Amino acid sequence: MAHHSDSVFSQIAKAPEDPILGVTVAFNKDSDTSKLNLGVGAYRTEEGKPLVLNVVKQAEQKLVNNPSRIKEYLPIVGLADFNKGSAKLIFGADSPAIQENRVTTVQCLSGTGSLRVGGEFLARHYHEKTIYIPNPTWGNHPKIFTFAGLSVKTYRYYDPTTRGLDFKGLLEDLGNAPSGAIVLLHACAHNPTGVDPTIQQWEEIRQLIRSKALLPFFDSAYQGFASGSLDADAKPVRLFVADGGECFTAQSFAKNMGLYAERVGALSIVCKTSDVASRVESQLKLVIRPMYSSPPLHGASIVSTILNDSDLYNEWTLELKAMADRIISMRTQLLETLKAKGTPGDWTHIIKQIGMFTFTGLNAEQVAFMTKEYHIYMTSDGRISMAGLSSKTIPHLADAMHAAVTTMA
Ligand code: PLA
Repeated sequence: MAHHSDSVFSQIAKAPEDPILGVTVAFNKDSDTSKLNLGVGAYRTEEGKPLVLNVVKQAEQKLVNNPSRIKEYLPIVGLADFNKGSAKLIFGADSPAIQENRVTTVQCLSGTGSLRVGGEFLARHYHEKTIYIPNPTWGNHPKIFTFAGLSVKTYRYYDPTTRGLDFKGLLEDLGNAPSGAIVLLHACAHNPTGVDPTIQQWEEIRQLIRSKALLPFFDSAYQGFASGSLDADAKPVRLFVADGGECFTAQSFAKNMGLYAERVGALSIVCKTSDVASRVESQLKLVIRPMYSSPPLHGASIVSTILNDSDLYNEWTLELKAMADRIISMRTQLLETLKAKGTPGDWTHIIKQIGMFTFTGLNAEQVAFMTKEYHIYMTSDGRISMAGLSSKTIPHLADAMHAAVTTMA
């Protein structure tokens, strides 16, 4: 007879669910028909359905119809055309850094994998092991960089009283960081706050970072989702690359191409010379090979097909703009509905914030109340995924928010 005490793992503790992905686990267990998942940042249509972009379907059809396609291992650094296209997308097609061969780009497992590979490369080869991340930030950032071997500190970012940027705090904290420290920056659509610096503020941040020889590491998970324009959302990154200095960028195609489960992304490192870039790339291969050997082919082939075909590319920009516009219209609709109900408080931050999320200001107790009484699922920090809403579900959310703030002020 086997007893559970016989297991070599009998002492193992039950781990808690992930703060973001665990929301979906709880949502899936709820049998109420009015339930609403506003946890994970995943785009839904006005009908509440996941969306496979039309350009993605076309690209997949092209791939399937191509008889010369094979399934050999990709190189350690991934698909060459994908890497070139990804770098052009974020840095700009006419970027001098690309033309001068100063950029090394490696295909990685979506945004998360790109951050992890970049973090581990820095832990092995960079003299300063501290990375400053904004407070708050995406909950996975501190874990990714800690396990990569870096030491994580935070800089002030969000001011709850103004529900805006704590710009003074940000400049003070980065100003006090040791010379050479790594600084994680959200390229656009800051998660979870939806609060981004203005372009003038980015310029001041750039000057401070360069004057202290800090190393910028951009996380670009939402290019195109903030404004609807791929170029506008890449401006902060391009500002840094234009000064000739070094910079890291982790790109994800999960959101802007709707390729969540394909795990397709890229890490680009902009160096000062092409010689340094090629040596950096040789070391990135030594990070990747023992981690997962080489990346998967399918998602990168889809992205590469779209980026390298002008018709598909143009159609993609339109589909992307439509997603961003629908999210923006959810913001105005939610604000109008709360206003019409006379819900106490100032809710204008809903339309001031940008990207996938609104950082509502609701506290953990109010969130728990909304989940229990209204079957609305969201992270306990009060973040809601605007991309998960539709005109039909906004009244239900507004009822829940109204009840939460009036019964548990
Ligand atoms: N960086 C930021 C800022 C993110 O918000 C996310 C995803 C990623 C990187 C990683 O995305 P990827 O690995 O899928 O490319 N954040 C989501 C999902 C959308 C998640 O938590 O995994 C979120 O709901 O916050």
